[in-house]
Amino acid sequence: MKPEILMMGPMMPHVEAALDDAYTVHRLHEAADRDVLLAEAGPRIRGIATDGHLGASAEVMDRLPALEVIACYGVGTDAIDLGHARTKGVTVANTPGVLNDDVANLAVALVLATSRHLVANDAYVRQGRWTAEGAPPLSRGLRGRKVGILGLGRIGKDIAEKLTVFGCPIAYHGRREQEGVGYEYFADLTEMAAAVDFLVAICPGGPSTDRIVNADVLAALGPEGTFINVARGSVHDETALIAALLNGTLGMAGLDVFADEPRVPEALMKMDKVILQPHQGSGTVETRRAMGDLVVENLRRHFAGEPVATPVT
Ligand code: NAP
Ligand code: 8YV
Repeated sequence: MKPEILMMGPMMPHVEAALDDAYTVHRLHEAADRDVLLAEAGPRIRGIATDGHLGASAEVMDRLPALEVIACYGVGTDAIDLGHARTKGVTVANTPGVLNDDVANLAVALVLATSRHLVANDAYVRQGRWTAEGAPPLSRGLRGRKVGILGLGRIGKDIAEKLTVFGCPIAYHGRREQEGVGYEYFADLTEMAAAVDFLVAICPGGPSTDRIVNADVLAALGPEGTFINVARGSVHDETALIAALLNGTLGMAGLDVFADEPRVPEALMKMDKVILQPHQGSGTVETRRAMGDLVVENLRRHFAGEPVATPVT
């Protein structure tokens, strides 16, 4: 008999096919009545396949008394109640590493796009303003402009390495100074924001980073500063961010993540000093395929009695 698993939302076709092959898959998103599905199949379900948005709540875990493993399609696990999973002895696996390159590339793209006014200048050409008004205002170069990374982990280190090639001095903030890292360390985030031109957030979401980029941090970054967030929308105070951009105390922003995705505040949509992305850091065919393969592999290993490849708990 195939093990039974719960799928929290649609997954890539190759992932769904592989999971259907190996397991009896219960699709929560297709259930006419989720309560009925959980009541009927819940006691037999031993695994969950989910993603970084849908996660797995304590409430869902409690409906699955035989639950052994949660495989997350994504590295960020802030939507999974990890404490509850630990209490219940449930293994949680994520997809670290395979997405570093593309998430870092999007961060670099946002740094370049904001500094060179890429989106605003595209609109300038399309609206005929180049012909009517002549050249637009000059943008800014990158060489020598300092970048502060909030969260110098796997992806943060990739961003630092890539931006070093553009001639940007790098600083970082985290809960502790890292041994063997040559970049300047700031124990205080506001102090780092005051010392850099770009602040790039790439730390985990969750309570310890909730609105850590607040009004004070944004004010310290200043009118010439740019805030880039490819981490989680919970990391910035969105009300303070909008206010800082509107009153000019912050220069620009490049945002891949938002407080209430997929809803993006109207105020941000109207500003041409903000570049918006629909949470696409890992959104390439290559990276998403690798993430999907890792979800399948983690579940395969668990049900073969082996340790998962990339455990969180
Ligand atoms: P990682 O290797 O675990 O790195 C996380 C870094 O954040 C570490 O350097 C850690 O340093 C720092 N950090 C953790 N808690 C902190 C806190 N309270 N204050 C300040 N710094 C803190 O993780 P990763 O693989 O690089 O991924 C990072 C995050 O990126 C994920 O959790 C996810 O939320 C986000 N992400 C977004 C996308 C996207 O599509 N936009 C894609 C992938 C990942 P210390 O331990 O020294 O504090
Ligand atoms: C994914 C992410 O878009 O890995 C993460 O933490 O935010 C992204 O790679 C997301 O997890 C997919 O739901």
